[in-house]
Amino acid sequence: TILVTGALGQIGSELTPTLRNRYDKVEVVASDLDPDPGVSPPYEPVDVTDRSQIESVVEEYDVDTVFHLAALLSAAGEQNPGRAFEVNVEGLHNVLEVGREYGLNRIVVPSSIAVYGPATPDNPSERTIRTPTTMYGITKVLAENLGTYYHQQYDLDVRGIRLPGIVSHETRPDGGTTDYAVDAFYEAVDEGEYTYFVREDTRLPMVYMSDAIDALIDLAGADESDLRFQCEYNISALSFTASELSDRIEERIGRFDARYEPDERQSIADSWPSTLDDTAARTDWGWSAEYDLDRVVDEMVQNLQRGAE
Ligand code: VAH
Repeated sequence: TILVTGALGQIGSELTPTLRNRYDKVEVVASDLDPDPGVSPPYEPVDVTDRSQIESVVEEYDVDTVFHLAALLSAAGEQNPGRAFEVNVEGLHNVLEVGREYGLNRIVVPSSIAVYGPATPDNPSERTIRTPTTMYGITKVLAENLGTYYHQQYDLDVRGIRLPGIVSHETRPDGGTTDYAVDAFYEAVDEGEYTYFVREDTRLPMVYMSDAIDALIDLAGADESDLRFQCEYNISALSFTASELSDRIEERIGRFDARYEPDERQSIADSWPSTLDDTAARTDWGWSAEYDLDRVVDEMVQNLQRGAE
């Protein structure tokens, strides 16, 4: 059985149905903080900062695999660093300890380009210096190191991918610095205008949600003998500036008034690299992106216009 924590979030809300479709013989238990969100069962409320709640779901459903997505993202983490530490570090430690005690087969934990920082040269690879300047980035460096430690010390198979910003249309991201790349589509379709919270020349690596989900599932299923790394694979698919995105959206929907009013998230965006070297993921477990920017713009606008009808 697979347990997904953070199953109501931007990634979790799409990963859960994808896992259920992909592995129709395997039970996939969704979990998050909400006691009764009205999503398709099985669903169990789990606060990952309470280890006993994880243990009881693992026991009740005989879980052998965890996709651990419960976390505070970069901007939210800067607003509440203590909570980010509790959820992102103590919550992960709880999941790893349960994995060790119950002998789970696989634990998948997303990392992030946020592990890099201002001292990082552009187009970094897995072994490039990590100098995060956000609590979120610090928790993700620790997550990578802790996952690798549990693999070495306890033979617990923990794997992770350094995700770039994710563009998606099912569940809006909450508290990420890359949220502008999602919000721009929603606001463009609904209002024909959007005020970005970053400068127009801000360029960050991005990936479309379905590519990110396929990457997480592909890494989870890869032969351990093929992997040079455990928790720190880079993947990237797109790299565009806010103004390039606005131009593509305007081409697709006609009138689109984009304005740029950077706020405190600009310094976070500026601390991250604008491109990633993802050669290792391509070589070790066959990562490749299906979606280029044209396809992303098409699919996002189509789905949001359909939703707006
Ligand atoms: C964030 N979307 O903005 C997340 C992600 C690299 C960005 O970690 O915090």
